[in-house]
Amino acid sequence: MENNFKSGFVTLIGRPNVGKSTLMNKLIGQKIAITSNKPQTTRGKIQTILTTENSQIVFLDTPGIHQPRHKLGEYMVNVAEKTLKDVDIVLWLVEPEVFIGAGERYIAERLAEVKTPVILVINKMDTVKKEDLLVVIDAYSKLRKFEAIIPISAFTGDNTKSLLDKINEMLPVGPKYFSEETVTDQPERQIVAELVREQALRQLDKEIPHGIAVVLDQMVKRPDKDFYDIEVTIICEKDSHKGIIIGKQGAMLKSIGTFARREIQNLLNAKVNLQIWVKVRKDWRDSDIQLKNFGYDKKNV
Ligand SMILES: Nc1nc2c(ncn2[C@@H]2O[C@H](COP(=O)(O)OP(=O)(O)O)[C@@H](O)[C@H]2O)c(=O)[nH]1
Ligand SMILES: [Mg+2]
Repeated sequence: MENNFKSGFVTLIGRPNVGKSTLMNKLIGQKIAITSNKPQTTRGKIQTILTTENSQIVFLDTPGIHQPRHKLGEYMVNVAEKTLKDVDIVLWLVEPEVFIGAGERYIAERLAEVKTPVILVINKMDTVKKEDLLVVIDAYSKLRKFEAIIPISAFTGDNTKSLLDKINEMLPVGPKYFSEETVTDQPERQIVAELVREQALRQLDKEIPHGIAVVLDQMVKRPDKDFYDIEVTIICEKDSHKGIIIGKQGAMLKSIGTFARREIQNLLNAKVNLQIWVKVRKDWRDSDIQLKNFGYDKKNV
């Protein structure tokens, strides 16, 4: 029945690296947000839409909430905190750890400032024993009131069905905001650039990945063929970083390209010829103009 249709906005928050993007991809059954084991993989707000017969859930994946150290960090934390009061449900993801640290307490304080109902999602349950999980649940239930506390594994998909059921139960009656075939607000070109950044994050060590941006220079479909020619540029902060990104005889760049191409082909459902350039832009993460150039515009928060 059309007038019982439910819909709403659900934001995923939590410390960097708890699995927000992995969970969102799992829930919508498609890879839209990039993921890696490096903190601060997600930089902007990513919206994805799950439409079923009875409901439409709009998920907002955000950068992790952390103490910012440069302008890019400020932009990222702003994105995450601004969504809290404007959504119907907050999913707060945490690690299955008993110790509730400063990062979690900071998030709890931000949540205390809004009236939005919160579901606590204890992710990575595949990494702990059931008894230990109960202790974690107990520790968090003393911290504040939750609509529900649901342990899941975004990785295996374990218990994500219960999470979706709970969300659907809580959603208000509402309209279909987006057409059924709309899966995300991210332009294809943006996802392509992100898939290259994902491989850089996954394959490079430690601090270099945080200092890079990826810009799509061109993406052209060959006429009458499922074949794209794509050129991207990886921007980094130092000459020494450029050397590392390119690698010995180009080995690192080649490897980044090989894996990224595979992912892009999956996304576009077509063959891809991928060309990657590397450029140095000193301290771009602290330059307002450069941040805007590379797609991190304060006006879009
Ligand atoms: N073992 C395990 N690892 C997970 C799970 N969910 C995410 N991860 C891993 O945790 C890391 C961070 O994930 P990501 O989604 O990028 O975290 P985000 O920063 O919160 O968006 C990645 O290496 C994921 O593969 C899970 O349920 N179990
Ligand atoms: Mg993420």
